[in-house]
Amino acid sequence: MHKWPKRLLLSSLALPLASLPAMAAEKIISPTHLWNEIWQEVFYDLLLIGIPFGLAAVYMMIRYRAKSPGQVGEAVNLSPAAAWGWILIPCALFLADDLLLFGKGWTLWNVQRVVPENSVEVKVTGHQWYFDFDYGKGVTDSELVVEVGKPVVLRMTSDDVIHSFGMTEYRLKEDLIPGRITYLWFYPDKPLVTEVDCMEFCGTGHSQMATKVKALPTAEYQAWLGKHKSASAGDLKFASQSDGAASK
Ligand SMILES: [Cu+2]
Repeated sequence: MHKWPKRLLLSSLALPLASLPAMAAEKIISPTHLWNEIWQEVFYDLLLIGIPFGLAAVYMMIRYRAKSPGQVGEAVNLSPAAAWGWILIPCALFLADDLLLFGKGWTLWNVQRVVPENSVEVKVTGHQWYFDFDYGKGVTDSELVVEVGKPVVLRMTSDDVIHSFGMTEYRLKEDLIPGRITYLWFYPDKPLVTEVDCMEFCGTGHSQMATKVKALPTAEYQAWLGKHKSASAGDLKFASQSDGAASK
């Protein structure tokens, strides 16, 4: 029991510092992984805090209920030390937990905004009401196809109104804004076929604005690439937009 606050404090201080070597190291720490970790942490916090508080509330409702209609309650007299203890100890516990979550959030933000150097770039354009993927060298598709084990950076813009590119399974979402290029990166670490949805209401066809993200093993990915090469003449529009826009 007495080890907990120290452990919480140490890990909350260590996490922001730990993010720097983690980014430099070869092993890829993906935003997806960190989002899952934070969600788990919040979930366990809610359970650890919610269950004892709920049980205590039920206990007190039964134990201290009025036993006759005219009964008047009695205040419990606490010594000053006990009163301060009741204020400071819960505050310290909750603050330690907040610091831990802050540390994890800080790490996640840094990981999510710093694109790994060897990332494969795909240009994404949002239209009313579909997404367009440009893989370079004339390869385009209406689905996002990526290779397992290779980080992917999406450079994104919109042709008309604001859309939002949301990959629930990868826990990521970023707006597509006309005249601007936004980005997000993710790491497909296993074969997976999942959905991309538009997550910003963008007109009457918004609800149909969905497509697939396919993370394929290398052989399948190469086969797909071979099939799509020279199938399209390429899209020069994106290049002309990126010349004028301030890219991040
Ligand atoms: Cu949309």
